[in-house]
Amino acid sequence: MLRIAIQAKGRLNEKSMSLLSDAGISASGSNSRKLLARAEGLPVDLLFLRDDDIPQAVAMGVADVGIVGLNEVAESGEKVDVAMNLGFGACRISIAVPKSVDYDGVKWCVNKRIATSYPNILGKFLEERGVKAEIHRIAGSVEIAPAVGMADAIFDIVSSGGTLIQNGLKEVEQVFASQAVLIANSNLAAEKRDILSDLIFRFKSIISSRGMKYVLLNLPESALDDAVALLPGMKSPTVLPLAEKGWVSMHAVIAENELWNKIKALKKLGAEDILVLQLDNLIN
Ligand code: PRT
Ligand code: ZN
Repeated sequence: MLRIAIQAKGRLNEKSMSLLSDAGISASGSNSRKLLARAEGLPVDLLFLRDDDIPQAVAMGVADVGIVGLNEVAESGEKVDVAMNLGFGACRISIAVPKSVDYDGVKWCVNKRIATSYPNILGKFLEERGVKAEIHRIAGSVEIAPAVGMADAIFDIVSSGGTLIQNGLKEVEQVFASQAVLIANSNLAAEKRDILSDLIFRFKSIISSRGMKYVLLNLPESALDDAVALLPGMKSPTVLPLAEKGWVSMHAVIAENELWNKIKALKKLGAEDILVLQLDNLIN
C-alpha cells in the first residue's frame, strides 16, 4: 500500500485528483474531505493535507509520496526525492516593488523590509548575493503589505501577474520557478517503490499525451513523401494501403498548437476524410 498526500483544498487539489483519476485511481468519498480515502485501481490510499504540511509528511513517512508545489518543498527544506514534474501549477516566486520605485538590481533590497510567506527561499537568494534585508514573514495577503506601509517590497508567487498590477506593484526579480511535483520519501520499502514506479509510468504516459491529438487521414499515394515530411510522428507516421488503389491511410500524433496549420498543409497535398481524435495516453 502506498500512501499519497495531496492538497485537501486549494489550487492543486482538482488537478491532483484528475491526474490520479486519469491514472486509474479514483477515491471514493474524497469529496467529503475525509482525511483518508482508499483508492481503487492501484494499492494506494490518499491523505488530504494542507500543502504546507505535505513535504514534512513525506519526509517523516506519514505519507510515502505527495503531490505539492516545488515552492513548498524548497521552502520547507525537508529532504525528499523529487520523482517527477507534473506539468501543472506553474508559477514563479518573485520580488516585486511599488511601480514608482526606480529598481536598479538586487542591491536595491539592502536594508529594505520585504514581506513574504517564503522567507527561506528569499533568505538564501539574498545571502548568495551578499544582500542584507529585513525579511518579514507574513502568512497571507502579502501583496497589500507595501500599500499599508508594512513593507517596501514583497516576495510572492506570481502566475499571470494580474495581482501585482492590481496592487500597483511590478515584478523585478524572478527568483524561483515552480510547478506541481511528485515527491517521495527517500527510504521507501521495495514493495512501495514498485507501486511508485507504476504510478510514475502512468503519470508520464498521461502527461506526454497532453496537448497532443491523434490524426487519421486518407491521402493520394503520390503525396506520401511530402506528407511524411509534415508529420514526423513518434518514429514515423503509420501508413496503411487503402482498398482503393493509389490511396493510403495515414495515422500520426500532432501537437495541438500545430494542428490547424498541419491540417491546412495536408489538405493542400490532397488529404481527405481527416479524423482528429483525443489522445489519453502516450506510452513510449
Ligand atoms: O490551504 P493550503 O495551505 O493547502 O493552500 P494555500 O492557500 O497555501 O495554497 P494555494 O492553494 O493558494 O496554492 C497551492 C500551490 O499552487 C502553491 O504553493 C503554488 O505551488 C501553486 N500556484 C500556482 C499558486 C499560483 N499558481 C498562484 N497564482 N499559488 C498561489 N497563487 C496566488 C499568489 O499567491 C498570488 O496571490 O495567486 C496570486 C497571483 O496570481 P496572478 O495570476 O495574479 O499572478
Ligand atoms: Zn499553504
